[in-house]
Amino acid sequence: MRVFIAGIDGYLGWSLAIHLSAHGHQVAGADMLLRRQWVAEVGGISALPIASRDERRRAYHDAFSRPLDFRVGDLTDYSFVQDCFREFQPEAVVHLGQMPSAPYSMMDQAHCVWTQRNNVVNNLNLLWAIKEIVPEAHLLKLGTMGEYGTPAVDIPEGFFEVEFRGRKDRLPFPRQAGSWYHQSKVHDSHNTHFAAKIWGLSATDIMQGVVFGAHIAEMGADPRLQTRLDFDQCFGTAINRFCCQAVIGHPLTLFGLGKQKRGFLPLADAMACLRLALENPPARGEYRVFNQFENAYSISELADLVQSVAADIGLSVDIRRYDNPRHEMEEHYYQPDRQHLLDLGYQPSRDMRAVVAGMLRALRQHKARIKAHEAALIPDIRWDASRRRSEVIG
Ligand code: USQ
Repeated sequence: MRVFIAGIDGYLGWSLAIHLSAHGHQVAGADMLLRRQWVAEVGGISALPIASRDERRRAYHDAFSRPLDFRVGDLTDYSFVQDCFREFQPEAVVHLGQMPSAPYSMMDQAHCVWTQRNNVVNNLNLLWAIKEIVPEAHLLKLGTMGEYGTPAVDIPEGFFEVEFRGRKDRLPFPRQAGSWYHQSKVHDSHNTHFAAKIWGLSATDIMQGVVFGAHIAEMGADPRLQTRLDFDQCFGTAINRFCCQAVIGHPLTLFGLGKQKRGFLPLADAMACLRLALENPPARGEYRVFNQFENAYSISELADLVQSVAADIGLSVDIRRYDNPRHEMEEHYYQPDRQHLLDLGYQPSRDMRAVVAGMLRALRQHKARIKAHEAALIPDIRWDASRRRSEVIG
């Protein structure tokens, strides 16, 4: 299948290019290389060194004996998107090319507006370019479990049956996002659903949990095929940050009570799920929603897990609670469904300890890079748009 990856240079995009190519798909993609700039802007760096775009293309050629069409360009520029689609004629488009950080979007007016304009406009451009150039193509759009928020009822996959004043309907499940970034994804979901309805586009909206890990088997031992792994307050996600903290002996940073629950999944599971969705496309005009995660965990359970796996390999690490820079529920009900991907054959990897151990071993070799950027670990971006460094509270 010809698959176009929007955001091919990112954490997920680069991994997916390798994964799909290793499974016989023909891949092309575009990226503005902005993730590299954003991480530098907030004082971070990828804990695992990553190759430049040109080195990545050479490594890809060495691994798959064919060139990689990897364009540098802006998805908010419609003529750029049109050129990509006209030349490559994708059968599927995977949209991973957005600004993915909640804290980055909460920094100030400029970062909020930039995030929403970039994310909403570039998704609209992909929808229009599919309609005009490749109307049969399947859009696989990365959304987030964070679109749903943390309601006190079970979370279905996108839609639910509701009875109100004696009448019944199947309606979109309410979205209650927790950041300007997550709100941008809610807008995308509405726009994508609408495009499917009015133009008959086929779309899968993936409500993905928090991904962790940085290696998939298909990357092999070539360091140029490695994807990035961030640990700063904006682009580092919980388990990845905890592993980076563990290898430099920094206490693991639980925000607030640490009882917040989220769906999590290893990078290898994320890749397997995206491929399953591509290889089992929706019908023409169908808009479907998949919740994508291995399991739901509380943040403190995960900190305990990282602490325990670190101890197995001789690293002693403390866990500390910091005052929470976010506005979020710290203790709540959380019961999301994830049946659709299981029905397509998703087999969740059960060995979190092995993934965490692999990360710790890889990260140990790059301790100095993390240590040199340690200042980026403690959050100072707050949901009320003030700046104050979080303090230890327990
Ligand atoms: N947290 C800590 N300590 C940390 C970092 C995070 O306690 O050092 C807590 C946060 O307060 C939050 C939870 O862990 O309750 C998750 O935070 P996160 O930074 O790992 O993830 P989040 O901001 O939710 O965003 C990440 C990705 C985003 C994706 C989302 C999926 O950055 O692109 O959409 O995960 S989900 O969380 O399901 O919405």
